[in-house]
Amino acid sequence: MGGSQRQGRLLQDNRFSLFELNTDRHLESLASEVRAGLTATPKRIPCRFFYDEAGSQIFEEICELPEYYLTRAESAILRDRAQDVAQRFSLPISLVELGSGSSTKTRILIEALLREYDSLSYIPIDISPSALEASAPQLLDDYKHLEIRAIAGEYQDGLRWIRSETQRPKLILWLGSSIGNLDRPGAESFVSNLRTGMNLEDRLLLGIDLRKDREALESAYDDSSGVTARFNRNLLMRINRELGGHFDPEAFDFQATYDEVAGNVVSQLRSRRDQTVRIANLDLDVAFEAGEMIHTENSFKYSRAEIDALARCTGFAVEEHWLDAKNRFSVNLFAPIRPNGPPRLQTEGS
Ligand code: AVI
Repeated sequence: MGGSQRQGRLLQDNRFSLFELNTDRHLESLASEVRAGLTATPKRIPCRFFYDEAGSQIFEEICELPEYYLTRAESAILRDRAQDVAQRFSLPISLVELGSGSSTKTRILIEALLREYDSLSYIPIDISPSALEASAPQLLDDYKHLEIRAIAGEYQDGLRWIRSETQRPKLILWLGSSIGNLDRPGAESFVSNLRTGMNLEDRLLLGIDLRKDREALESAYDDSSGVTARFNRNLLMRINRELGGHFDPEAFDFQATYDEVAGNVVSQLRSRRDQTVRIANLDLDVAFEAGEMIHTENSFKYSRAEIDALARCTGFAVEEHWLDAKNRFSVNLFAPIRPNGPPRLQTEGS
């Protein structure tokens, strides 16, 4: 991988390496997205900006909330099925994770894989090098036969890089229903792109939240203790901290509404009054009418039929579709199939 190697920065010791891929997309900044989003109609701030240090901590709190069943349900499925997943490969594999992940869930798989194989290469891909560096020491300390080859960059660039770097079969984890934060065409093109970086013996383990009743979803995304509201208002505080914004976060209400037809929980901040907010570093004054919304996040939910359709149109078969005890969440093992191209030419002897 001469090309990207020259662009990257490598930090290495015995069992840990961190490779930073520099890509143009990497450089897309909070400033340009906030300018574009707050001058658009309707207004929006992309949900990836939730995760600064404060936001990542609030997200950890969300995962512990009684109403936010997703993390617990997914962990329960992984505990039940990790051994089964680990036994499907006949060689030592590389465990690739998109997002550096909650270490609890990753550990369930690492432990199952280390019971099957003498060694394991764990390759987390995350946009944040500091998140990757922070999580590594404890894992290395706890698992002596683990090596970590972390990649800081966009998922697709990371996967392309891995494809040329490792001969081992890969188990790719994309957990937490992160797929739900993409709209349906976006999810389809993301998963198709993943497929292009995979060989037939690789597997994709995909955590996907399921469609369900409005009440359960709206309370999961607008909890009674106000943690998710704080998570959303942190976006405004982040703009204040990093872009010289003058938002009063309390001048915005939070709401999460389930659109049953689309299967989407829409999160928004609603201006309580007419107000104009100055963002000094952008030299921008943003006018809000009372009741005007800022869209902050989509969380799409899937039916079994929608999961099957996603697999079919992205070049996968659903090898397993596992549910938790209350049928709220699914963990899906996607196996690559040959692309449905035109029939291959039959030549003599083939
Ligand atoms: C990270 N992502 C899958 C979460 C979700 O469920 O959409 C983020 C989240 N937003 C509010 N609560 C949790």
